[in-house]
Amino acid sequence: MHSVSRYLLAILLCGGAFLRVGAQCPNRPGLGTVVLDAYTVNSENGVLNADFALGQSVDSEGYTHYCFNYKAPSGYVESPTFRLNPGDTLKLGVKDIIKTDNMPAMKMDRPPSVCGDSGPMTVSSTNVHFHGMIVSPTCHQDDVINTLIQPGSPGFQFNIPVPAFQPPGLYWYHPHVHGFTEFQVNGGAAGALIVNGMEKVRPEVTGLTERVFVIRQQYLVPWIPGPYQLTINYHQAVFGLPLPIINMKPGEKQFWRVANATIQDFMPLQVQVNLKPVNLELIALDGFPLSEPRMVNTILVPPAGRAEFIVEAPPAGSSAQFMTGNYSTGPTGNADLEQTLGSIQLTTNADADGWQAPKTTSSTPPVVVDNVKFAKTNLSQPATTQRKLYFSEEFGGTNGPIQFYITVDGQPQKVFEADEKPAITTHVGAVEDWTIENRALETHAFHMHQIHFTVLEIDGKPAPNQDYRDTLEIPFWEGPGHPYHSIKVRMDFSEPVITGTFVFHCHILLHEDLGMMHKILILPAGTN
Ligand SMILES: [Cu+2]
Repeated sequence: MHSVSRYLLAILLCGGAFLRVGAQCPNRPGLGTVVLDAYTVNSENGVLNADFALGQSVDSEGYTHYCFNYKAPSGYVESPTFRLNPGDTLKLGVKDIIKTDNMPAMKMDRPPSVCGDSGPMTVSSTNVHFHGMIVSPTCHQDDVINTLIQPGSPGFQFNIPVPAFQPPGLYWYHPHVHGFTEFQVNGGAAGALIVNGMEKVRPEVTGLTERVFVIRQQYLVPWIPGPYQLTINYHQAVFGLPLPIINMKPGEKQFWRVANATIQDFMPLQVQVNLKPVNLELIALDGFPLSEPRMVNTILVPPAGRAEFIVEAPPAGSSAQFMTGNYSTGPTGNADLEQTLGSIQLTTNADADGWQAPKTTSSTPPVVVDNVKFAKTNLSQPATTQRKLYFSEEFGGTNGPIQFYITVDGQPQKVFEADEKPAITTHVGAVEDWTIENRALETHAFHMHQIHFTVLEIDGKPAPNQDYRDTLEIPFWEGPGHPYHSIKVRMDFSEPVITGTFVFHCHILLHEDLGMMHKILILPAGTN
């Protein structure tokens, strides 16, 4: 049977069959409490050594939690923030301690090769993708195609060398087992990874109080469109209930580093003071420092995107909120709803429990902007190859889309299969322009693994800002008589570390799990 059909059948047979068992995940913060940053683990002497274990719980409201449990001095915490310098190595041991007798017996294919544990990919298997990091797609680095960690196995060791040329900024990690990514990210298994040195490229942030906000999304049953909750550093943001509190000191500027770790929420972010959006100084997108800061009052961050910006404390006596706005994803998409993520409050005290947000300092090793990989991608030179790809959906009866495709123009539309051949083969040194159209009645979010791309055009017109992104929204098709929305991006495959097979896909995680993904193979230079 086709893997997607098997997947859907498994969902029908097992949907919602997560049992309440002994909690493996730490308690999450209560309503209306002060938002702190995640526990942070810093690299030391060029290495960051850490271990965590994937657990699973169901909370009193029925939400399934998945958690990367890390043993901090004060006890277990989930999803620590990892901070490294360019050139450091992340040595991350990962175990899976999920008790499988409580889990639905969904199975997908086996990976084409064994990396880590053998066996089928299931809702209880895991691995880790290091989103945005320019690291090799090989086993023990950032290989999501083959890497598998099975419950109860001794675990798996990731060895991630952060290149000296990695742009300083906010990245994130999350599970990426094909077919089941959505379950685990919906459950909250995702965290921030920061490459230090932003102040070397964007000195505007030097000395500012720094906040790291990871926004997650939880559905009771992730594959059924319905009510969902957003959380900010695991604090629930629910309309009508006490909101998370974000503390600022009067008159201060803070440097906010925000990751959209939702499974499908396109978030137009704003800070509103007395119900009006205020200017934010945008510093970086998707971990990549902008060539110049930009004053904006709304920052659209697609699922998996990151935005880093400077926020000024609101005037005393005002009402201030951190918000995401309404966003239409089209006739077959789910509505993304306005939600206040946090109430900004002025205080002169430490944030809570004696915790103080760190300040961005200049103590990290130098980051030379010219060394930031791809920042010097030659945009005036023609690409070596032009490609066209498109997103599309196929319908079944009256029940909405049932197949989700990303297709290289000229190839048959088909969903991802673990053992498929690469849809694109190219070589180190190629500089390619990809035009990606959205022919579906739903907005999609294009994500490229392993490298950033430069945004050249939007809807056939030069992009107002040629930003470096790893994830970008392409709005839905308005229907007959309307053109398809598109982006044209430059893929720079000049980095020899990026050799091998990896994937590109939609970052609406249900779409990815259902096969809106394909492989690309980068051969060494000089081969074709
Ligand atoms: Cu999609």
